[in-house]
Amino acid sequence: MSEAFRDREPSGDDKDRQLDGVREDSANALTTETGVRVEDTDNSLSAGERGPTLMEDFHFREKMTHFDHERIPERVVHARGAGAYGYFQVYESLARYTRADFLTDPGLRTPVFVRFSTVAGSRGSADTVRDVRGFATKFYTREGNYDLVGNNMPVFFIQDGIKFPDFVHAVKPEPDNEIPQAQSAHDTLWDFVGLQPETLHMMMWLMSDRAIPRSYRMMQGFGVHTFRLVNERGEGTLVKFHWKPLLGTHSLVWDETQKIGGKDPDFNRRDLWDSIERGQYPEYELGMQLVPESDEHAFDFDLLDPTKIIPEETVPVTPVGKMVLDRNPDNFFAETEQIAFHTANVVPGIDFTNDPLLQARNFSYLDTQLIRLGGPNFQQLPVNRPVADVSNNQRDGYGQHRVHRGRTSYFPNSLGSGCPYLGEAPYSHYAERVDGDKIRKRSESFKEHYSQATLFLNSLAGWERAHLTSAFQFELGKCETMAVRERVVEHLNRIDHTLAAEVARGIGVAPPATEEVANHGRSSPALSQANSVTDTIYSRQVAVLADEGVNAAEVLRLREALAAQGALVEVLAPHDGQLRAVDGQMLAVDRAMHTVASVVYDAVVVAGGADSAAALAEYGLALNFVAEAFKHAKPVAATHEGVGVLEAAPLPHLRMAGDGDPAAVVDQGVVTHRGGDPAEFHTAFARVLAGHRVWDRDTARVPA
Ligand code: HDE
Repeated sequence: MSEAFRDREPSGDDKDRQLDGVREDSANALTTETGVRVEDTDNSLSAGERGPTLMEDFHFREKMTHFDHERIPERVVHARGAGAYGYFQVYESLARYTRADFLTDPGLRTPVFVRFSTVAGSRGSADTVRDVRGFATKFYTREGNYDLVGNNMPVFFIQDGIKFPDFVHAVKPEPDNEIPQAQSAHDTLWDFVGLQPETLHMMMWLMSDRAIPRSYRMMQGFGVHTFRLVNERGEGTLVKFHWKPLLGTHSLVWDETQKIGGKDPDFNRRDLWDSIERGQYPEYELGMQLVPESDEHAFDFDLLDPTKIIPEETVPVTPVGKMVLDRNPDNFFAETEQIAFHTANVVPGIDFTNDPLLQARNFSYLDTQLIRLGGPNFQQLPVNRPVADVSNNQRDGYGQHRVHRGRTSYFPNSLGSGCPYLGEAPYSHYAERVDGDKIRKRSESFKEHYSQATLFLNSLAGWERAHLTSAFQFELGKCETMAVRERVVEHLNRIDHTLAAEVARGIGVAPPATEEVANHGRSSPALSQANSVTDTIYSRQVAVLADEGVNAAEVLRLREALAAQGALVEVLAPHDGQLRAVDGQMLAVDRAMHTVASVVYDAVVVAGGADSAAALAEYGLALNFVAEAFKHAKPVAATHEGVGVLEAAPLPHLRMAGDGDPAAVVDQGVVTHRGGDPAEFHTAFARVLAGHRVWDRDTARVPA
């Protein structure tokens, strides 16, 4: 278990101290914005008791006007998000590759703010939709802000930024009726995909379980583009950035995500917030794939093409540092909404490449903040302010918060002692040689679109592939236009004939008769989530179902054993309050079962106690809880009489513990315990829980 899994106080860094200067606690008398104390904020000033409201009621007018202007445009993409502060620390100096201060000083903790997001939905849409997740990090370095604005998938839908408005228009709700919200399963997106095959590699990722992460704490991040590190000597190294979560990369299942969308639309946001409040801080390792400039053309794809990965087996990901998120924002709007990322926010030692997607982003992010945040002074907003000194001749504009002194706001000057002057160690752009004709033409090296889609498919575990096939069937099955479905199937046939045939069968399209291109058979094990970390139950949430007459001692022992490894156990019962246990003690109920559902837990245990189990075996919500958890491949367990509840639930035939059996009987991830050492049961259950889900399970006839 990582060192950071021990309790730690939030960092209290430079950014935190800076923010202290603007934090407000509402501890004073009510005033107007001009500081005048208010006598009454419930009744407007009127001419007589039943008369009209008077214009001179400045308090009413100010209160209402401010309210009328409370909204700002939501982000055109990535509108729905959640964020947190933390810090980043490099393991060892990377001076060989970069002169960036925050990457060369292992003693330095650089404050960060990370915003996670979905892409297509509006600000109020559900968290668990099938979508790419944004993973944007602002490093408040001593040399200025550096933004690594990435996603949880390593490639993108398009190669040239000029296609971005087309792509986003296609995926967003359709313009005539604004349906569907936060969904890619509709005609316009798949119409675009069928006509623009460069999207296909990314569509494979989007149809995979990566698009429905269990938690922001359990998903990878990628810078996507090839960037460039530059060292003191001005030498460049090409680099791809990776974030790897220390808890492993894990997903939900599709049926579960749809149900969570109703039961708890804030599922991922809440998970991030709660885990930080609990002191269980999300952690990610920063990794780099480093490619010497001399190897730029050593690959069978173009490093400037953002629809391609460098397989980790070809260029390994070197872990270079760790990020810990240890503080929730104080105010969602002020911080998470107003944070403004920009791919061109770089610091000395980090530079761009000519990836045409990246080049377009370097224009778009600044442009979009001007409309979203209302003018050119958005960098002065508290969350955006660097901890590095700011000094320039930019002046005025809406919302100017600085009071610049002196007569000069131009360069060069003598009247202001030549300030601000050009200082030491400035940002200097990498001296890349560029020449060529002015043309509108996609490079020939960008022309191949299928081989890495096949690589991705070949790398998936059986269950991942099955989920991907169902996802294609679901999404295309929602498209009303048959020609749209057919066109996509034709493209899938160039990725893998079996996949195309399986998808086709599910959506009423004739399977392609012949194999278009033979599957090259190559795979990259690093692409499978099955190969991510699965040896920890840290922060996993376990529901224990109980009722009056529960064996409380057993529940408390289980809670203690799992809590020792960082898991959370909640007791759910048909009612809130307390349960009278079999030994007469009272057991506190954490939540009434009707306020939650299996889909918001990682696992379920049915407690022992004859009366408790008998009641639960007659309680539909409890039976559904168990069946649904089983259906969603979650660890399920029962102790003593609780086993009877599993027997009453609509599960397939399973071997369950009986008298004389070992302390834990495990069948298809269902762990039962009827006697023997409870510690052995705890260990067996924790092992299944650490595996996240039990994919090798017979769920076909479970009606959940
Ligand atoms: Fe973005 N993107 N993007 N994008 N993007 C925005 O900026 C854009 C792309 C990403 O939490 C916008 O402030 C263009 C790739 C994230 O605040 C906008 C292109 C990747 C976020 C914009 C891309 C991303 C955004 C909308 C193609 C992964 C949320 C509001 C040329 C590497 C940041 C805003 C946050 C947000 C433009 C492609 C990630 C309009 C033009 C590739 C995580 O500027």
